[in-house]
Amino acid sequence: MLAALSGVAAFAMASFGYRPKPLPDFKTEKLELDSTILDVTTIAENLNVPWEMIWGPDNMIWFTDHDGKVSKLNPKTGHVTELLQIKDYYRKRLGLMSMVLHPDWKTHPQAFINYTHIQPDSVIVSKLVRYTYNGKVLIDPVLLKQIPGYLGHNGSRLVISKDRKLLWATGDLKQKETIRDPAFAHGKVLRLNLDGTIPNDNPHPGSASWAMGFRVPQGLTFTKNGNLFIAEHGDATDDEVNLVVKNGDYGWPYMAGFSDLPEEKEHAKTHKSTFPVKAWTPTIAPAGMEYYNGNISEWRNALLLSTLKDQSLRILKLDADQEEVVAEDIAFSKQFGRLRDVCVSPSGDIYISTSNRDWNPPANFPLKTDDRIIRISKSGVIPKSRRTVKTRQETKHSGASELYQNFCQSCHKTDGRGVVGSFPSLVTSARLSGDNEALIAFLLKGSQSASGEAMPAFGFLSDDQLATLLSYARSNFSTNKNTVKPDEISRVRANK
Ligand SMILES: [Ca+2]
Ligand SMILES: [Ca+2]
Repeated sequence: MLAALSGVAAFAMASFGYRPKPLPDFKTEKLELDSTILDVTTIAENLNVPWEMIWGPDNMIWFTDHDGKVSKLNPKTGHVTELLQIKDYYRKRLGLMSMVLHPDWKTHPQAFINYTHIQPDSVIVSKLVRYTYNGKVLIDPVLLKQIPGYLGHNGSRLVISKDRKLLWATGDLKQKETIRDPAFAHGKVLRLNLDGTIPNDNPHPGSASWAMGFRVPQGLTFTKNGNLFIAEHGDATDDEVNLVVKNGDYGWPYMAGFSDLPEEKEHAKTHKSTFPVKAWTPTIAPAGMEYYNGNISEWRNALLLSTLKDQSLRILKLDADQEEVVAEDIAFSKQFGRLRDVCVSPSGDIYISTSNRDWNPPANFPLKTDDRIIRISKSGVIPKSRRTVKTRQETKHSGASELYQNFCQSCHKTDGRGVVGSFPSLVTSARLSGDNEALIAFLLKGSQSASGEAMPAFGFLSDDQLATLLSYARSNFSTNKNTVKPDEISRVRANK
């Protein structure tokens, strides 16, 4: 139930009394939902991948970025103040900058920050450090916990529960073998006391592990009734949103999404997995997530999920018990580029941040003014006589270019040239121009490389889809223009 943006740039018309007029240089566009009119306003630009945004106790937006910086943004003026530059922060590919503020701010003005660090012996670690706010800047770092890290696949996201426990979503570090072991911190939701010690009522004594079996979670949020939801990146299939329960096993690496493949069904015979409340194939690359119950009526009681690959804000409407996703809307599709995080103010305004200056920019981005923080706020109501139910146009995923777009483009890019150091170019690929059988076998099985990103296994696609994809890639990017036939795929599959 979503409208297209009006596309008309105009200055904000503040028709609600609670928010002062923005400065004249804030450009505002209108978006109409079924009955609500929204103002969509860029309030900060020229940022570098804001990773985490939090509505602070001082009514400022506290945010971290890809440079290891913590700042705060005055949402009324757009003014940004730097609070901290983390000195021992390390990023080669993907930054890691989650933050949460102490809920008892008056007595404990503290920020908990998770970031990566490289040791003198070149080992990458992931640190949880508590800083104190002295009214101007963040000082006195105290290391609460240190766990293994990696170039990517670190996760992460931090939240604090009502009972004052720190929940920390960690990525799998590409270490699949030990994800199920509570002695290891990766691929988990960890639960800690606010001093970094392990609570007595964790499911495995002496372990921070609260739930396990996650791949790369970057979204973690409590709903109004205290349910905890996590959003994570799948591999070639099945990005997921899950409801996190104590000692839950969420399946990775044996289960992606639901139990539908033969090896997953086999695994399910001996292991109890918890299945997602929502899964996406083709993948959308979900990042930050926040529960919404504000004044935008169409989006009340929903999880707001920012996505990178899909470049959209997903509105996942929940049931009354806040346990299931009952409907999904998509907003701002491809409009602002990759979206990394979302934050909600007490008055019901929503803030989203772009991630177009990260390691994997989409076509046509970054813009000169990227990255940005954008406010979405209710500015009025459509008169009853003028209301229409707006429906989103469904995109078809059957043609060759759609298949490429859904399964290949986010890595190998529109022009097939990939990203140097991360994703190989198809234009210069000896594999793509080489022998059909070897090429098909590679596509079916995927590969794990020590450096760079792994090639996922695409065996879940049909013979027709794979033949269409390979023929498309050859015809667009390779010197070898020979098509690949579905029966060739079928033969290689049978010989596997
Ligand atoms: Ca799962
Ligand atoms: Ca599955």
